[in-house]
Amino acid sequence: MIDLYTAPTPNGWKVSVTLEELGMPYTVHAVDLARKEQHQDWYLKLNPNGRIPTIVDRGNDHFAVFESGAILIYLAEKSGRLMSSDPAGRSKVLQWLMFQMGGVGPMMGQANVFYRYFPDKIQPAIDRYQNESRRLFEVLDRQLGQHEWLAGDYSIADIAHWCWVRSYKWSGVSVDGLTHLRRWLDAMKERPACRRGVEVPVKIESLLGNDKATADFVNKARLNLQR
Ligand SMILES: N[C@@H](CCC(=O)N[C@@H](CS)C(=O)NCC(=O)O)C(=O)O
Repeated sequence: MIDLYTAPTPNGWKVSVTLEELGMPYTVHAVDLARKEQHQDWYLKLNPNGRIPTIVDRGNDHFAVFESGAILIYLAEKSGRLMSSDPAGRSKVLQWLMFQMGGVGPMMGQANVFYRYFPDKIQPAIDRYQNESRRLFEVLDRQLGQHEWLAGDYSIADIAHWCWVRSYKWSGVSVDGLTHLRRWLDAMKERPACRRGVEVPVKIESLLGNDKATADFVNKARLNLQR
């Protein structure tokens, strides 16, 4: 049994989608980011960075794992699924996973901050992060033009990317003309485990369809910009 500490954000969804794909039983603990639960002492003992997600593997002497990429690798290795075990295949998955962790995630995250949450509109910063996200999308599109999935078979690399790229509109980044990326976005969305995973710990799309709920969401995200 896995304990998952999470919130309705892309980094959290990566883990809930992976757990859903693996069919591993897990207990969800929603961390209230606006109330800064992630900075409380009990949580910092599990995750020294004070961010979600974190897992605790009760079946492995309550072993705690932080950093979403490390959690995905841990779960893939524990289950023997969603990542090849031969060195070259494993390396391909890790290369694309690192591309998400070091590129797509941080660039889209900063695009969200400057485009959606930051009180001042600093256009050069918005342009920088949106343009860099778009450039990274083009890299994904080229890879997906030659391969069905990002790194050989369907893997944690696809899950990690999808949880971010699916919210391209929120980041203000276009996917126009990226036909292979769109084909892959649609294929991911059709997977039952993906659909279930992005509703953990709450369904956010319904929330974002409502103006007041969206404004509350943005205000809460703004609180997280302050230390
Ligand atoms: N590199 C970390 C990033 C985690 C992260 O930034 N999580 C965000 C939500 S997506 C968070 O906890 N934000 C709360 C805060 O900024 O205090 C990972 O991939 O796990």
